[in-house]
Amino acid sequence: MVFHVLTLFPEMIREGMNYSIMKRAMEAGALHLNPVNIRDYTIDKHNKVDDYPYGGGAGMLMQAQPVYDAYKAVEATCSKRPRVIFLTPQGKTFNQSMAREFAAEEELVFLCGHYEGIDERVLEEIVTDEVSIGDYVLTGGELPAMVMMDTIARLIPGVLNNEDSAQDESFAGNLLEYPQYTRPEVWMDKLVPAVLLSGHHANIEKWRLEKSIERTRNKRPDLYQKYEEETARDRSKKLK
Ligand code: 9D3
Repeated sequence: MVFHVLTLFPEMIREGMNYSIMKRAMEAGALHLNPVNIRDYTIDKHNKVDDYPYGGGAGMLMQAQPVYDAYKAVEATCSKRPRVIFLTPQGKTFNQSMAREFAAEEELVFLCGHYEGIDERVLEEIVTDEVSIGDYVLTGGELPAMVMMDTIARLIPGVLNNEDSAQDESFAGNLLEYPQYTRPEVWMDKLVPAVLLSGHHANIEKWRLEKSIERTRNKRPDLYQKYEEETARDRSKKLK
């Protein structure tokens, strides 16, 4: 999979993605990252990429031309017209099912805005998807793009090894993870739950599922409701 990122801060993207699992996936060739500096495509003699908004108002806008030319340079390297994800507070809120959908693509283009925004005309021309990561105000789209890439990357075959397994975890089945413990058996007078030391695998599985359910009900009642609805639907499917 190839992630192209159109940004004024390509080093921020390169730096942020160069750790742990993402770094390993890139070294293994499962993932390729292509940060593109929009400023490299300016035709302005002073390398300017922004200007004042028509009609007045605070701040500066990114101009259409450098953004468009940066996109066209990326598109020329793609085998088909790629999805172009514009990171914007106005987008649909990112979630795991969107991540699964994007993970099916061969290449993705992320467009990160800065300043007060981007000239609407280039957005109309190139953007296929608008995505936000939640209702809070950041200074630009770079961190949201990295959040999306991290989420999508771990769904790509060959990115996670079995130990990191993406299967039986939070949000897959609308349940939070059960509590986990490692050595020592006693820490600050607190014991590891006895069932985990019993070696009885069926009991351990049962305990973990119970804890997952209990946790979800207490910490994330919204998820718990989805879990209940879906398990109810699964039960009625089985009866048919
Ligand atoms: C100063 C302009 N703001 C008017 C109220 C709107 C605005 C535009 C762009 C506010 C913040 C930003 C920068 N944020 C993003 O580009 C962004 C973002 C976010 O701030 N929160 C959650 N998801 C995202 S995706 C991109």
